[in-house]
Amino acid sequence: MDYQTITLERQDGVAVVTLNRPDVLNALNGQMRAELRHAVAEGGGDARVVVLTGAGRAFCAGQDLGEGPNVAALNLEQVLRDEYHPLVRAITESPVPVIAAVNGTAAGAGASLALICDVVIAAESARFVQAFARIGLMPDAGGTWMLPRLVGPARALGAALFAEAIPAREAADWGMIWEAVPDAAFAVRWQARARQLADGPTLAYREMRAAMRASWGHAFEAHLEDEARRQGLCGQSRDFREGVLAFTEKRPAVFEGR
Ligand code: T3D
Repeated sequence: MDYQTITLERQDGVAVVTLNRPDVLNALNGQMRAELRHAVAEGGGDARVVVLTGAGRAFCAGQDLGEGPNVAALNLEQVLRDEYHPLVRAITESPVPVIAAVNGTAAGAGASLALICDVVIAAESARFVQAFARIGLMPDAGGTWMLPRLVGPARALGAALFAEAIPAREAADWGMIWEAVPDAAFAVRWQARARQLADGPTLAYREMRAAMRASWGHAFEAHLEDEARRQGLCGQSRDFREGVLAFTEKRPAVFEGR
């Protein structure tokens, strides 16, 4: 696919997808939704980690409010079902971890997309805005599912009702994101985390991510079964054999991701 609204760079097992409409703070139009979905689902190739980030001063300002002649006339339910949900699923069903490297403001569906990723690393100057209520909407693109799970119902609902910008440091203190990093160290930090995951046990990562997401729909006993089945898969992997061997040989493990 020839990308116009994003860029995709792949190097040494790391695929970096950059939202690239900085003039509108990387707001999502139909083309970007399609390209982003394609890049996450297929563009990564044999990458062992995918990073989402934004060009310019924002991560993503959510739905492009200038899209089409009249965005308020869109059938939102349809757009969500047909375009946003497949994008969200491309992230949650990715076989490899997805990092959101939040370089600046993440608002509306831009915040939902960041928070559905496996790891969120934000520059300290970034902020998370549940901007929906400001324009008469409710959070979407998985936001009403993910946010209360991350921060609890009181903070999730407060963030949605008041639609105030939550600074990255506060978001980290709330448990909304993995970490907030001083701006000067941001690029080095997310690149190091991407490298760490790209060199890690990809199969085990796949199973732990799936197990944790599945746990939210499981009763305890059913979950123990699911966990055991997944660990059985990990136990048959080359990476497990290598991990044990490396431990006994007192050297770092070299994981192949299978
Ligand atoms: O299908 C569906 O529609 C359903 C799905 C809905 C999901 C959603 O995401 S709904 C929520 C949509 N997003 C928003 O409501 C956020 C709108 N933007 C803002 O509130 C603010 O821009 C920010 C808080 C994100 C950042 O504020 P600030 O002061 O840093 O920047 P700014 O000056 O407001 O924006 C800079 C430019 O980006 C500006 O253009 P200009 O004046 O320089 O030509 C602004 O119009 C543009 N921009 C910002 N956000 C959007 C946008 N253009 C189009 N769509 C946007 N979402």
